[in-house]
Amino acid sequence: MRASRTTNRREHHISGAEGIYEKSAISKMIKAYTERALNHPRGKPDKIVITIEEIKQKPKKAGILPVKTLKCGSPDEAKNIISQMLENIGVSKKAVKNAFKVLTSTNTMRGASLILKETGTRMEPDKKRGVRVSRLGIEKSAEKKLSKRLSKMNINTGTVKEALILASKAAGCPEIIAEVCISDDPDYTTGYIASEKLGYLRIPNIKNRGGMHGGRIFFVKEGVNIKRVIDHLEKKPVMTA
Ligand code: WAQ
Ligand code: MG
Repeated sequence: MRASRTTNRREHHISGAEGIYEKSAISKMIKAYTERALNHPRGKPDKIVITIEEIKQKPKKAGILPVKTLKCGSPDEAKNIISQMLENIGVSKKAVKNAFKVLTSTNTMRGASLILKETGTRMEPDKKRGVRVSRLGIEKSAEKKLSKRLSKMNINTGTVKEALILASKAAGCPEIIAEVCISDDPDYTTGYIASEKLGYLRIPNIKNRGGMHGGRIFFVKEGVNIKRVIDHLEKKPVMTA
């Protein structure tokens, strides 16, 4: 699903969501996605597009990343924590700087930016849209287990689950060394950094309440086949189990 609003002939992204579901769940999900688009804190959409596609490939199974919440009191502190962690895994200062330019822009993208870890070059073919991670889901039994685990941490919400499923799919892509995410919802102030090695690290106060900025960055190794990375993120069906 994607919802947007056009003002001054510019299309502004409001909300997006995707998942893998059984055929029997389609009408329920259309309703859920439509309501989500119509009641979004980023504003009222004037266009909602819902696409339904049959998945022909058998989904690959992926593990779910372990979850931890870090202590963080402000956006500045969040930036320091993230920069330090990224530098520790070989991301250059330039690449970190370029990432924060995207993450703090109020001109939010619908998808993610792919940034080369050394030169900091943005590799997504469409800089306005970005790369949208799609065809991802979670198996019923895994979702039950996950809900239990998240409930114990008091964070059993759709937002956390969806982000965790997305981060787990992306972390399973060997060319991606880390992801950083800030929600573009003005009232959602917890973000995260994730990777196969770090797990899913939640960062409170990554933005101040009311901020309209947000975004997602995938840091990739230099010299990799970017087309393959994009194909994995956008097209490869992956179910966390
Ligand atoms: N693929 C790629 N990028 C995406 C996708 C996607 N499927 N969905 C969203 N983005 C990008 C896009 O640039 C958005 O502006 C940005 O991410 C933020 O999207 O554990 O809600 O859906 O409490 O607002 C983090 C949860 C929630 C942290 C993140 O992101 C926690 C969130 P949002
Ligand atoms: Mg959002």
